[in-house]
Amino acid sequence: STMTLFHSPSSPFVRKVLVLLHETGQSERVALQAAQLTPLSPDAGVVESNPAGKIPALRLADGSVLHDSRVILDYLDQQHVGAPLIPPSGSARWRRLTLASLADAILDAAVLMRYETFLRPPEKRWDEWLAAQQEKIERALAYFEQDCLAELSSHFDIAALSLACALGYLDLRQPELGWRERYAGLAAWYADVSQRPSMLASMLPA
Ligand code: GSH
Repeated sequence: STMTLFHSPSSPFVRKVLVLLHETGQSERVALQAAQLTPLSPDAGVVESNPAGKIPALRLADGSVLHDSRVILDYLDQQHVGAPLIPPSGSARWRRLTLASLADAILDAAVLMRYETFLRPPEKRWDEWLAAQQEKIERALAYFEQDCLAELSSHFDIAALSLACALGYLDLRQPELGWRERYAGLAAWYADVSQRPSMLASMLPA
């Protein structure tokens, strides 16, 4: 392979990259480099490549590095000849990227909540802040359910794969959330897309 992806099996942002690689037939082009990190214990190799200390980061053949996941997906989507997963122009481009951004916002909130509960000492925990992050997730899910089901079903692209990875992460970190009970449309959609080979090949650890 010509590219190296800093990788952790439980990172939903890394999973987005893996799903796009699979969907576009490029998985063999990228070698995975394991990175174990939290904001408090950064990975030296990652920090060297990405001062923000976050994954995914993608090292190209010429040694240059791309991050974050949005930039990496944009780059990789321009490296194959099949139908693009990011519309190249027009109103579809901005709409699909905005939906992908909202899916990433679910992930940002869920990852912050994970750090707040898993890393922060219990006596320093801030419940109102946790609740506020949960509200972001809830509002985004409600929006996807009420306004976006037809759009999501039309094409497994940047918007759909980003939301699929977000829902998969909620199942991993917030199994008690019970989002399927409140968002039946999303549940049916996710039951379908989670069976795609790209999603099955990149499943988060249980
Ligand atoms: N906006 C970034 C992206 O889209 O790639 C978010 C990436 C991110 O938050 N990655 C997490 C991370 O590297 C792992 S899931 N955390 C380490 C840290 O925040 O220091």
